[in-house]
Amino acid sequence: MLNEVHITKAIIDTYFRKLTANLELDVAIVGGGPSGLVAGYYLARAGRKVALFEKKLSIGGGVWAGGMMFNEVVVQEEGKSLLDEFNIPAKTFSEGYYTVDSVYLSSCLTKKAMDAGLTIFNLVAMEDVVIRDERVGGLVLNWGAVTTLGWPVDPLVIHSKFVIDSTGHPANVAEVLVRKMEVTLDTLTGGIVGEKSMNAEKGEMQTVENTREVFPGLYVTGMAANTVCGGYRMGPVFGGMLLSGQKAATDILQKL
Ligand code: 48F
Repeated sequence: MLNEVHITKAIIDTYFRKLTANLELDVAIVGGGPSGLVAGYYLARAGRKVALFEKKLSIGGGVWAGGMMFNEVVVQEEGKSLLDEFNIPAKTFSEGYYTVDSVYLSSCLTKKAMDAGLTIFNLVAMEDVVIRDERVGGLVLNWGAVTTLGWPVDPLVIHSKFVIDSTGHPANVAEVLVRKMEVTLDTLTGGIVGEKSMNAEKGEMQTVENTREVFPGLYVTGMAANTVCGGYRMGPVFGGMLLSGQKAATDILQKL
């Protein structure tokens, strides 16, 4: 006989055990798009304590919608090795152009990253960073719905050795840091340079080049890297996003 209160207790107890186990991290990732998920996979696979915070209900960020809601994405030759690493079969459209169903891609990235040990908290948003020893040293968190509604609800806090801003076009973590702390970033202007218009070839290369530690403790990946460091947008081609997550993880693993 199923007991409703027992079901409730199972959820509450398990969730709070998971949350308590993730209050002090090696790496906190903000944003569950492709670059954040790939970074999380490589960090977790290396045995690091890493959690990802995604403000929305679903994980996958911009992958889900493919191009203009046609739910297929393109991965170019440079990103094919990442599809192989994640056991994601792709269709060859023409030489060097592979297509993947976007729902399948989101799901595979999420599954593989979680199987490797990444913990994901969806519906949780970063609203601020923690500054410790003049570094970014953690996240100020609140429910995604609370931040969307703008309700005056005090947040809770986690500590981490590194934070990765994988929030896509808005570069939300870097934006908050610059706005509130007036810090100088390691970019051409010392601030957020801003995203350029479309150039898929350049944008894809820049996504990887721009993936770096822009302030002590803060890495930027994916579209956030191009917003912060000034790179072109590229639309629904995803090799650069996957490679960016891999690069951030590889760099951080050397520093940890
Ligand atoms: O935008 P998104 O998919 O990030 P990405 O890894 O990939 C970009 C591509 O999807 C696409 C593109 C490729 O051509 O340009 O846009 O750079 O995912 C970013 C995720 O971050 C979440 C947001 O809901 C999305 O799922 N996010 C944004 N701000 C916050 C956040 C926040 N403050 N707290 C938590 N999650």
